Amino acid sequence: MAEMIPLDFREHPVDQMRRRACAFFDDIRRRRSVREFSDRPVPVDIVERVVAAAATAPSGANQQPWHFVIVSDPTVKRRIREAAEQEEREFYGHRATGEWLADLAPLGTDWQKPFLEAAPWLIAVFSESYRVLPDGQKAKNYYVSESVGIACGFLIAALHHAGLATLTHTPSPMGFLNGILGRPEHERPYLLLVVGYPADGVQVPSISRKAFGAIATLMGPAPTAERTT
Ligand code: IYR
Repeated sequence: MAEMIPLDFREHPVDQMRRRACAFFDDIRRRRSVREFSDRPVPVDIVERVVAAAATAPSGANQQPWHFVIVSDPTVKRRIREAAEQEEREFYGHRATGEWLADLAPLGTDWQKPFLEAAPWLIAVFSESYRVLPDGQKAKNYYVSESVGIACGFLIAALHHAGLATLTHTPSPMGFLNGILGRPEHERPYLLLVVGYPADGVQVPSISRKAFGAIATLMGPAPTAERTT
């Protein structure tokens, strides 16, 4: 067992806890995927700090099976755009089923991905399906997609919290990211996050989130505290 140390836990009185829960909900509910970005620069230290926050996510056996490549180099962004658009042309032209295209229709997406060059930052998240030990042996990672998914959730929430817009982009397949970004074969591209300010006057589709009762079931004694929603 590792050495044990005291937990750095901050307790908040219940009324404050409620206020914090409401404030977080009120902020995070405003997060929307953005597909038109401004080219306004965003300082690198902010993006680095946000990635550091993402990497505090829990992971299987604390293996932290992720790697983040933080890109602002215009040449690299252009190469990513070209490769992604090539895949997306195939996707929209041949690969996607009619059902899939119909499900995407409300979002108004197509094969063109200018935001991959316009946005100041791209964060490519890789998952490490196994570890390579110093002696070259492979060692197992656990719950890799769950762990990396949680880290990406932290990342998107942290970026929104900092005041940045994101697009969760998953060109499929995205193996080209290994080549362009020089990542080893045991790292698999998990998602490509586009980060920056939204373009001026950008509009987003008028879509809604499911009602609370449709996404959650409360089991247990009837709640005693008054409900806020
Ligand atoms: N990767 C494509 C298609 C796409 C698929 C899903 I599922 C989305 O929620 C959005 C887009 C693209 O980026 O256009």
